[in-house]
Amino acid sequence: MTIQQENNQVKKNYINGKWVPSERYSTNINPSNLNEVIGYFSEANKQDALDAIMAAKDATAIWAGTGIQQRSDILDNIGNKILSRQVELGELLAREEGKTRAEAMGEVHRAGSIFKFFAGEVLRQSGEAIDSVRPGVSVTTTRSPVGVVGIITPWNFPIAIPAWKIAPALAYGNTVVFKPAELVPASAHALAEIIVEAGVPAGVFNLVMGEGKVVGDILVKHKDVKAITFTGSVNTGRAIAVEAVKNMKKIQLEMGGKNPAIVLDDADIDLAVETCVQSAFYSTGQRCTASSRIIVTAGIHDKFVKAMQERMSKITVGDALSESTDIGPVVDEKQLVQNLAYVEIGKAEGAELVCGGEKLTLAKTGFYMSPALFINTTNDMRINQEEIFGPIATIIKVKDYQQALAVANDSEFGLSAGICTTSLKYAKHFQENIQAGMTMVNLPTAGVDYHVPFGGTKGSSYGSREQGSYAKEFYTTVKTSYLSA
Ligand code: UN1
Repeated sequence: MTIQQENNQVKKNYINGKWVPSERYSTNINPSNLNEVIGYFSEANKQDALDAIMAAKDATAIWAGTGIQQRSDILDNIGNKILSRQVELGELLAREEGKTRAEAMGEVHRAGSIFKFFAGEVLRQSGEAIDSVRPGVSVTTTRSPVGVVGIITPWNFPIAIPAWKIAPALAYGNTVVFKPAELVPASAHALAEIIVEAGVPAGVFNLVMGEGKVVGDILVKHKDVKAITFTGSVNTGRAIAVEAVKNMKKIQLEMGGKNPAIVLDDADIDLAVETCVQSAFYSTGQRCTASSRIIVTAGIHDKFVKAMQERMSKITVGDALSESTDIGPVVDEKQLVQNLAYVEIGKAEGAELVCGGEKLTLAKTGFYMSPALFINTTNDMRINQEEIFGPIATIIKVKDYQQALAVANDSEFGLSAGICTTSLKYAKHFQENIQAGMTMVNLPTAGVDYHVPFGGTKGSSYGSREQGSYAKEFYTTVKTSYLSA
């Protein structure tokens, strides 16, 4: 590109109330069609990140002092603007990330709804009055904003995850420096435009697109960033935790999953197949809530495997925007290579691949692969222990519910877990004994509501819950005030 073209086309970062260009930019490619460029996006340097942090720090007083009516109106306005642009934003998201049009539309709707939910939460902030043990003394609790929040988001939900971090951060009076994943800057930029148009004061919200090792690193290490909320890989999450604690930052980490879906002998088989196909393969398996270990009891196992294979033969992999597509491409080449490597690992471990697992060559050049199903697997195999993050599921045959539960719990992760059963007894026992932050009975492990808490146990999550009114635990600090009058 010429300098002139760059100035016209490159989407800029938003720092301290201004759209700021940078010397470097990244090229955003459509994974469904590698010949299509979605756009060029500024890559922030170290100074841009520092400017954004400084602006956010200076704006904390302005935002905390903005009345709750105005704050609520701004968030509601953001929500309405997202909803009114659902089709356009959904198509943009599908083009840059590769999930289907329907999935992308759903995600945009979710993002709009989240802002509207938190517009309401602004008005519901309250403290407590508690009797003191000392006569004549009163005690009240109130919540204050934490300050500057660094928001680091993954590529698999390019608008919903930013929404569920930015909306509560702003609702509870914090200022924001937002670093989206390098692979999906277009949705982040569109969201930033909406936030700016809705009238958020300068410095309160800053968009800093760029590399993790530049922007993310500064956010995590800078003493003026008081909290980091992150969704992404386990390794990055662990590294963030170690650094952030040096400055006593608050951290909220949402990381991997190896979510089990149990199918018991008494399950409605059609429902079980649909539930497993949906949560293992839709969104190309690129959800931390995807079911990747399907644990099936012996009495239904053979029938279930056959039904899964039949159902999977009807899945169409293709261009994210094509109406006939059920599953879009993998997000990029690196992920595709990794997925295919896991298929080989599974075979080498002795698992039997009964369908899919191949790179597909379609009319348009993209990162396509067929959804894969392994049978005859054991829980100790790498394909059952490591998060793959692709359209690859395994079946583990067990003798009964007790063994299914033990296998399900034998994982370093504990995000979401499902069971398909018609037995109330097993469903209840499962809800109580599965080691997971979210449990699903006769429902996919992926696809959660936007107004209730989200998060896991064990290696999946660290820190307090995201979403719903529980989000306030992370985005506020409690102050306990004693008064003797
Ligand atoms: C969902 O399943 O609806 O990164 C949401 C992820 C999760 C979000 C899943 N944090 O996949």
